[in-house]
Amino acid sequence: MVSRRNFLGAGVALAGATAWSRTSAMGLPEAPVMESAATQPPVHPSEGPHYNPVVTLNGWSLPFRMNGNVKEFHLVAEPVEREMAEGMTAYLWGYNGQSPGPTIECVEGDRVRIFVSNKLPEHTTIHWHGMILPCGMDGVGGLTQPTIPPGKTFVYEFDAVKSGTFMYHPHADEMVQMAMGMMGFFVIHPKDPDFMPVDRDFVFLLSSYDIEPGSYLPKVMEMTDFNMWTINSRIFPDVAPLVAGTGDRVRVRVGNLTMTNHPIHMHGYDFEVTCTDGGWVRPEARWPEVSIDIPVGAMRAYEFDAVHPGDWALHCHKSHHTMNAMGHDVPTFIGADKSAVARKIKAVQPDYMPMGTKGMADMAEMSMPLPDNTIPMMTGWGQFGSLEMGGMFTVMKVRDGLEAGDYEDPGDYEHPPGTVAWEWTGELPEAATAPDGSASGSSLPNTPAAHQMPDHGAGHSGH
Ligand SMILES: [Cu+2]
Repeated sequence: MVSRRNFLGAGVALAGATAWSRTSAMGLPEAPVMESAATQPPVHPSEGPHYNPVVTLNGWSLPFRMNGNVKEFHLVAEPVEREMAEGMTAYLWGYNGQSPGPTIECVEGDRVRIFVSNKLPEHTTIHWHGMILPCGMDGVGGLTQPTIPPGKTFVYEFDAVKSGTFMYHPHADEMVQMAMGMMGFFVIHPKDPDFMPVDRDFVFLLSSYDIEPGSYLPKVMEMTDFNMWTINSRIFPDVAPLVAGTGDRVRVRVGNLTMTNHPIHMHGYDFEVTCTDGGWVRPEARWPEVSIDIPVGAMRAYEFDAVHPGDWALHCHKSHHTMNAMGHDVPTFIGADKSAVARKIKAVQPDYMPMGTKGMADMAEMSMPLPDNTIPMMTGWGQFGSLEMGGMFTVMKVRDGLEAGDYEDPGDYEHPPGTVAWEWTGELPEAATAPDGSASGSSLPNTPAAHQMPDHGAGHSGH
């Protein structure tokens, strides 16, 4: 434990971390910390059975050591500082330096021993969500074990009997501890490496926080009105993209530990749910989707063949969940004439800008003074301009010619010529009018001719 802080600070590459330390097999395993919120490359196991590691978006996997036939991990529950986006840091509780905690990976049939040290100011436990294990390892404070007091270390030990995708989180002062960001992913790889293999396997958790602009600490008593909707405790534009090579088989595993459901929508593809936290879905029980609702306290994994290159948006379809910190009590000003009142306000506050009379897109492009430690509600720039997004939004980037294991952001997609929506600059079609000269909108249904002109493209609504 002496070298906990120095472990990575000393320049030890994480990939080398499984080669592991000289710590006595009799003592506590080291508990490495991650200082960065960047996506770490997957760690291939150097000991124990082989598996294809997952990639945790803006996260990492916890190194382990083998102690005889037992795979040992060490989680430290502790206060952490999590950079949610450049310019926005949250004071959370998490594990080993980050929230969410590191992903734990093992293989079906492994015996795992997980040391949990508590450096929080109050007691905690860890519940292994979805896993089949002895009742006394289930981590429910008071029900299946005494809680872990501050300063103490408890040991959880069980056989990983079932492969799949699971989560871990406290089951002690659970409302506060989860509102503070205590959670992580737990992946048990199939013993048979040929069982549903994929080329790229991404994992992330959805979590939400209520952090007042200018402050750092989540309001843990909030039940519904959150302002930070996060993918692995990151918000757009600083959620890492998911990067895949053309033709790769891709799996995306999404867990939801917020207080509401999230319909996760990915553009450009249809796909199928192949796994839930209950287990693998049999092929004959799957159906195609383009949005997958992730219920509260649940995990869904979907798969597809990445055959369509491009920059494909991947986001929660609740439009308020792709916004950053926003007030929910702002009136709608669309269509209002603010010019008179703007003149009066400018007399006392020269910087005042009347907003919202034409919608809110203006907000994404103007830089207004913000309090410290927050980022704009709508932000992010792409090759064609402002994205006007935030929160639970990222991009699936599919590219030709990527090396296996290359997860670097490949930059903007180069669209083949003639494949981007373009502006019509020629003559506009004549405005649609009814024979009596009135506007056509209401009369359209009564003019069958309007529906009998197959030569008109989909973009034309007129006669
Ligand atoms: Cu959502």
